Amino acid sequence: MNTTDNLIPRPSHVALLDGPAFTLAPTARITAADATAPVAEQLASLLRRGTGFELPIAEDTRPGDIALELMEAFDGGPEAYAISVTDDGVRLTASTAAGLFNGVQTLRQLFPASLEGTDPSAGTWTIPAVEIADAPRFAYRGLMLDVARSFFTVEEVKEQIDVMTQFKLNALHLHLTDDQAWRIEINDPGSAGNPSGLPYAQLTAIGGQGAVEVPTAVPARGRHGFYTQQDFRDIQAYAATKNVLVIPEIDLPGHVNAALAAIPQLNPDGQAKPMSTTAEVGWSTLTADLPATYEFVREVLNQLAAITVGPYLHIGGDEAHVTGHDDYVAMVQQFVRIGAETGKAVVGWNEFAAVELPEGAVIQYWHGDFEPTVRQAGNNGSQVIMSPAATTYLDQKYTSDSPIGLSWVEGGPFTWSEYYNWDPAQGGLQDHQILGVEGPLWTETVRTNQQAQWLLYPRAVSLAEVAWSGQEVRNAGDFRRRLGALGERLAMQGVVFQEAPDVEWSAKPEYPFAAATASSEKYGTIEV
Ligand code: TNX
Repeated sequence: MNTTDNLIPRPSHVALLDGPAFTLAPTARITAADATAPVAEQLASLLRRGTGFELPIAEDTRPGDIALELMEAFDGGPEAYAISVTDDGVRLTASTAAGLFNGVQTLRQLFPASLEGTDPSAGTWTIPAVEIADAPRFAYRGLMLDVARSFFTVEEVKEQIDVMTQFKLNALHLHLTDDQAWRIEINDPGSAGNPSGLPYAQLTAIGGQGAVEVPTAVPARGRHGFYTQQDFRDIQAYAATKNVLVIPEIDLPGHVNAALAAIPQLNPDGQAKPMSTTAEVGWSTLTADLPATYEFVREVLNQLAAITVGPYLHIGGDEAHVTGHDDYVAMVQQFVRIGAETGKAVVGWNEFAAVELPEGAVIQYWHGDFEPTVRQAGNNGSQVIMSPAATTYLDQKYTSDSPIGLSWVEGGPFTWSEYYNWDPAQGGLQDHQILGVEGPLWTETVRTNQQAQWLLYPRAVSLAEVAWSGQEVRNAGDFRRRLGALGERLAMQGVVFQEAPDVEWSAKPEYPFAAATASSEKYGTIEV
């Protein structure tokens, strides 16, 4: 089987050469200069695990080696890379470590799927002679994990990062707060910085204990927990080694019941709200004419900005159904200013395009009227992250009898093809106005990484190709064939995926819901 046909996402240029193929020999080495060493180490450990070869890192290149090189001259943007394979060796070049990392993901797929096994197999590790030149269509290629409805540990988040990066996804948006829970530690500032004496430590002491409860989920109640600030730094540091940027979200001014339960002063009557487990949305709000509201948001965003490596802070803005329009505008207008004053670019769900956005703001379009998003993008250059629910929402059921997932979005079923057959440049938006594409995984019904993976894959692979590959090289029939071939790799990695019936899978996944499916006749629709 010619593995150059199976690359996913599909590269911009792949040219098979006439010459003889390259075979990785047990004596081969990975060569790298200092700056490329961490990526070379990652490639080496992947290949060592699969082949059992020693594959030392060396500085000088000999015939038969895999060479990684940073080359400033390479054209195609910071994440571009080129691979040249001859019987003499493999050469991977890029102008940044990120580019090399992307190239390593391609190189990995150029070897036979058995490379992904954890037992070194006695394979023949051959790659056809080929030239590849590749660069992403969009800079931001993301997934969102809702750790508020149900918690995911630091280890679990790292596992999700491990899987997503092989598809060159490079952004992980963490939805850290919601009605049911608050998942990020906010320290009590000294009294000077806390005029109203707000008990910030209660956000996680009380809010960290919360989770959603949905009878059809298995188990019904979500998991609780929270990230210390150090945990959050750890996640980001790990993500950075895999070319992933973390975007933290504090959802404001709706989706705030956990904060209202932890901090009595945020309520007009000064009484803490009870914690809640309902999956319903749009029923909580901050209060526009309470000074504590702004003091709170400033402290939280300042602390979050201080521990966030990336340039973005997501401030939510969605579904503030019980916030009057004027109050919404008054609050969000302040929040975007406070966010911008931290030095970060603010990101918000498209509802927040109702206010005047500061320079560099990013609008995440998910649902509803597209016009304000397109207008703001045209007027002040705000870029857009495209997450239209019907083509990116990874929490939606595959079919009405899916054991987990929600089903409020119209236009389903939502399989790999619905998430593949769309172009982010729509409604008059042009590519340069689009920062990228993100698939959100809301977790009302998701409790474990396996359940998450089942909803994510293969749909997140569709999104990865939509975000990476130009329209001109995309083709649904060809993608379906490549998905089929990918099955074997995913299965060998132990990644759970939905066995889409219209794909000829090269291997079947372990299906994690056998017990759950048998005991649950019907999984109800959750109204949102
Ligand atoms: C809407 S999408 C929400 C979330 C829910 C999700 C369920 C968005 C910005 N808000 O609060 O979890 O639907 O699909």
